Amino acid sequence: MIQSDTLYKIVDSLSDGYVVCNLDTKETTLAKIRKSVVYKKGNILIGDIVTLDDQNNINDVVERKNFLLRPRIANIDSVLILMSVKEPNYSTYLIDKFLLTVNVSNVEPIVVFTKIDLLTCDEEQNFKKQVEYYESIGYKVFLTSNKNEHSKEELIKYIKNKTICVMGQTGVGKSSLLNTFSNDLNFTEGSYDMKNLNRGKHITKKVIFRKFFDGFIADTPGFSSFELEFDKQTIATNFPGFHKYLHYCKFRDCLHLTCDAKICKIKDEFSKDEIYKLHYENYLKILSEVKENKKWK
Ligand SMILES: Nc1nc2c(ncn2[C@@H]2O[C@H](COP(=O)(O)OP(=O)(O)O)[C@@H](O)[C@H]2O)c(=O)[nH]1
Ligand SMILES: [Mg+2]
Ligand SMILES: [Zn+2]
Repeated sequence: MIQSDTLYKIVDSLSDGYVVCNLDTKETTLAKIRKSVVYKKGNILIGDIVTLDDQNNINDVVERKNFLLRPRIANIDSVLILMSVKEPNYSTYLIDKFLLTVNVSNVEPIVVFTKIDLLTCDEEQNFKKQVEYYESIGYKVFLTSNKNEHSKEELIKYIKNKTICVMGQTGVGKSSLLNTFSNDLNFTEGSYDMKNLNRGKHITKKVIFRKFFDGFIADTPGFSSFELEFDKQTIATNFPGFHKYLHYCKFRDCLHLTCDAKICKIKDEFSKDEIYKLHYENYLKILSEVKENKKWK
């Protein structure tokens, strides 16, 4: 029986249930799961909004406004796509792939380059061109460094009171960035050290939300290689930077592979300079990965 219509957000998973946060009072309690709800709704995700019965069993799951499969999380406003400039080196291929998956889920992506203290002056020039590129195609980009507290002020201003999660490879600084936002967050930090990573030492292992201003912020485990869950057409429509040219392509199912500018505007636009060409190469690479995926013929 539903005790009341009080809504709770799933913020953490434990071996015997979930930690849920009352959305009115912001107090957290422990909730158990009734098998019937799991079978009816599919697996519960961190971020799901639920109701509880009088025994604190999860009674019902409110329809999700969105969700991501990697990290597995529901009902978010924005995703911080974290990419360190070094250790590990930044990869535009990975940023494009992350942006693509977030675009498909209909969530606002925000690009955050971390560890900018590690860039040398020479490297800065090339790096700046990438920042300008991502801004020019419409994304918010922030540059942060643990060595400079002010570098995070604008980002905090932009995300506070929203429900946010981070996305990015292990070691890029997800946990440490979140911890610098507030002393209360207390997410587990690791190190950029492959030997330690292999042993699984100090690595964020699960998705977990904490309260942050009037919103929530989630730390997540890192990942770098992942199989795309969607078909070529979805990639052709949602690839970062393509959106504003799509309606110029002659055919709605254009995969942007032809050099004929009368037929495909995107292939034409993305040939204009080295940066654009590089991102078009990323597109081709991501498209070719799907070809090998047997699920999509
Ligand atoms: N030089 C530098 N190192 C950083 C910065 N941010 C994080 N690190 C280091 O990167 C390593 C990985 O950090 P962590 O937050 O655990 O990464 P996560 O796996 O993405 O959560 C740690 O050794 C951090 O001290 C930064 O801005 N500059
Ligand atoms: Mg971490
Ligand atoms: Zn096209």
